Amino acid sequence: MRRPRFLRPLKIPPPSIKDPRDTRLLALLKPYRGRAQAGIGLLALPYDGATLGRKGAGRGPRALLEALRFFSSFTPPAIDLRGAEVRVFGEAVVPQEIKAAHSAAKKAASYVLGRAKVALFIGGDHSLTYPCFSAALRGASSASLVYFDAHLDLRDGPPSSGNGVRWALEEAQGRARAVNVGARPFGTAEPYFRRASELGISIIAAEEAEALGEELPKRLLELVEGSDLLYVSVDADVLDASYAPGVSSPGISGMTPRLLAKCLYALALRGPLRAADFCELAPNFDPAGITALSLAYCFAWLLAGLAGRAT
Ligand SMILES: [Mn+2]
Repeated sequence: MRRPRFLRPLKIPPPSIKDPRDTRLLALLKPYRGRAQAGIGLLALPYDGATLGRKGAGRGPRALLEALRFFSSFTPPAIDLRGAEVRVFGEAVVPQEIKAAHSAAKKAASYVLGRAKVALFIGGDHSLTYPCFSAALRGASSASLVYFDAHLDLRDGPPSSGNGVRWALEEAQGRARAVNVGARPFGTAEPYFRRASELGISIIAAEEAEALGEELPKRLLELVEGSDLLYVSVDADVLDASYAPGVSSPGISGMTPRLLAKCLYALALRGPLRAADFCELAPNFDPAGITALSLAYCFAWLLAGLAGRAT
């Protein structure tokens, strides 16, 4: 198969351990060869040209993959990722200018969505949710966008990492409803909470999410019930800064990776998941690799949900 010009090969790091009895998670990532439809398709989007704050998420995809070297494919009692073969489509070629970048991202995302049942996008700044969600929306009549984010991402202005959700919902023209999980104290200005309520966005703020604990995944599944398409977006800054210092806008009182992972697992296993993105991992602010590890952990649990769905 000839790779389209808008995709570059993505190098998958070798697993850190070689043991024939231990299938490492990274061993499940195989290049897409262009024949049969893929179950899960992976696309990297190395772009941070629309970041409002500190830049660095452009290097997020590689850091996330690097962190996955520490993961095996099994977790007790019986969760086995080997049921989730992931086809790697590559890395999108994304120009710097925002409008051109988003159109390139949308094209690459559409390409993957057309060839995989579920597409996983690894970013990249959070503006990318706009083009990727727009691509996933095709054919849907009632979509759900569940976004884990310390901020509401509804700011005024042209597309940026601070308003991907607003642009995504505008594109959907009433065909999508959104749920924010993790809005953090002092994270978003009051006018944008008003905007969220005008747009019918359900908000489960950080402290409420924590209080719900094990009940949170169930609540989310109820909120997306009846949708014909589910898009999940993960902004790494939804995690507490103790787990995720390496983001553009870190903060306290965020979620734990464990709770986020439980939500992703449930949504992937039982929700109509069509696509998910993982954004805002900025390795230049992540010297010990904690953020990459936290996000990789959440990514692994989403894969676990998809693996469980396949069997
Ligand atoms: Mn965001």
